[in-house]
Amino acid sequence: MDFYYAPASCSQATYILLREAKLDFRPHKVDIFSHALEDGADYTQINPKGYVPALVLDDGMLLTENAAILDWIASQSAALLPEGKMGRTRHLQMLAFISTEIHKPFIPLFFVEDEAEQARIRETVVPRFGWISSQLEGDYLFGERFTGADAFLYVMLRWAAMVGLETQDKFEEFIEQAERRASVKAALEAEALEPLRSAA
Ligand SMILES: N[C@@H](CCC(=O)N[C@@H](CS)C(=O)NCC(=O)O)C(=O)O
Repeated sequence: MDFYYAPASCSQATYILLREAKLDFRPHKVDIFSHALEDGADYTQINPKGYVPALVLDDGMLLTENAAILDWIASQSAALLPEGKMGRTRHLQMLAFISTEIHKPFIPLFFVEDEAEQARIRETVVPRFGWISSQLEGDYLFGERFTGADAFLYVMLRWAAMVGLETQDKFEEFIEQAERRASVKAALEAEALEPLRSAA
């Protein structure tokens, strides 16, 4: 399959999860501002939405939207979903929360210059990180299993560090655990990024 990504963007969660699921993929870097691929081709010809992540599956199907992509990858390997009858639904619930309540409102923090607007966004997003921190059960969001929601949360915590957003202490252990994983190390190496914690 083909995987379309941009370094340090939300697509990093897909990269991590593809590695966790041990799926083969061809990565393609996208310039999300010009919507061009590295060879100059127009990315919107592949994904008319213009954004990343996107997968083109082996049968040619285009798959977009973080929540759908992370759900699909996790469903390829039972070990990447929370246990139990409601495991997939609980995972989807968490993906939807991260996607709509953290990821989307967070994006303007990278661009908005107005201080009052910056403060407003920070005040919106910080308690949402707070709620997620209250859901940590052991190493990760659903106990010892690392899921698609954990990959997405890790990327959002990287974003928080990038803009100096103070997040809850409970995430310290989560970040350290995540950065010990081969999948996270591989994603950071592929995107030429440093881990958040030097001990990783
Ligand atoms: N609704 C999409 C949004 C994805 C998204 O916002 N991707 C950003 C990178 S984090 C992007 O590619 N932005 C460029 C653009 O919107 O053209 C999803 O949840 O997957």
